Amino acid sequence: MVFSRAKLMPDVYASRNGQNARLVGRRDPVVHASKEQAPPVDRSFINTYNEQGFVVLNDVFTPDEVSTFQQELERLRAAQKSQQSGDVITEPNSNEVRSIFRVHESSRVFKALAVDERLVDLARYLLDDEVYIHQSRLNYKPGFRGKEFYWHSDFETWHVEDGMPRMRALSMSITLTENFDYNGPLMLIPGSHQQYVVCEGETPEDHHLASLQKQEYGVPSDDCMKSLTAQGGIVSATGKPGSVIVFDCNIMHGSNGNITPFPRANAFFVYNALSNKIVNPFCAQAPRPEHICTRKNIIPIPK
Ligand code: 6CS
Ligand code: FE
Repeated sequence: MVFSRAKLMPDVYASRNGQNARLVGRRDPVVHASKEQAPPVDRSFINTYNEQGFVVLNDVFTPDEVSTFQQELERLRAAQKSQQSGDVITEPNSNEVRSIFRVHESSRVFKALAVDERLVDLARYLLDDEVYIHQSRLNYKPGFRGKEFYWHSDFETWHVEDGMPRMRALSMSITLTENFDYNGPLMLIPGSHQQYVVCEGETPEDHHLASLQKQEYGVPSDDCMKSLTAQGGIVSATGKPGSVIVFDCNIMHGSNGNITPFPRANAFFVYNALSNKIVNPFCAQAPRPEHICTRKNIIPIPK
């Protein structure tokens, strides 16, 4: 048993600590609610999420709501071009905006979306707890120049670099433009959430300054990827604007670059269970900054 530094909390998901790359079994439920609890959506969606590790909910938001999100998306992009705040990540080798973090605090529109009951009620059910926003971001994936997000498990990063103890968190990705199968949609490996990918290598200092543009540490080995895809295949999550891709914190996912004229812009909200609030990182580096992971201001979303 590996014990993390100065925390005496057993590190059941140790990674990037000198071990060889390998797959180990998940130690946490996927759906934390009991079968007796009535879900806020059709039970079939819950079953799909449990088995596959993700589910796509179509037509969650109305065209008018989507139009408001799109206007805010563009307003924030234009504002960031002049302000260059720390919340903004640009694409490598271009000034194109790749991501804007912390929008659940900096934007009135996305603050309201983050706490919308169509999202939060489902998050509370799946995590069977009060929830708070661990991270929020807009991924722009602009036309022609939107670059890839290499394969990764979000949980591996949030565990190692942010100190998220267990797999009791999930992401909701709201499609703000159409996610086609050709403009860099989220690609997921069904069922991969049941195995934790131990990564080789280490965690460089200030890793986020590079990883959010191009992630090279905390990524699975080729052999682990071959094994996961042989078991589950690869699925692209497509949907019209206003759909919601709900995916477990540990599912293996990534996305290709976008060379089409059609941007693939999504808003991501990460809901973490209050009982799973982050502790110190499980790696030897300093905690990541507040705009990437909520640490100082952990407040459950009020009912
Ligand atoms: O490091 C992180 O927290 C971010 N990185 C990726 C590629 N996905 C999750 C999250 O946005
Ligand atoms: Fe991710």
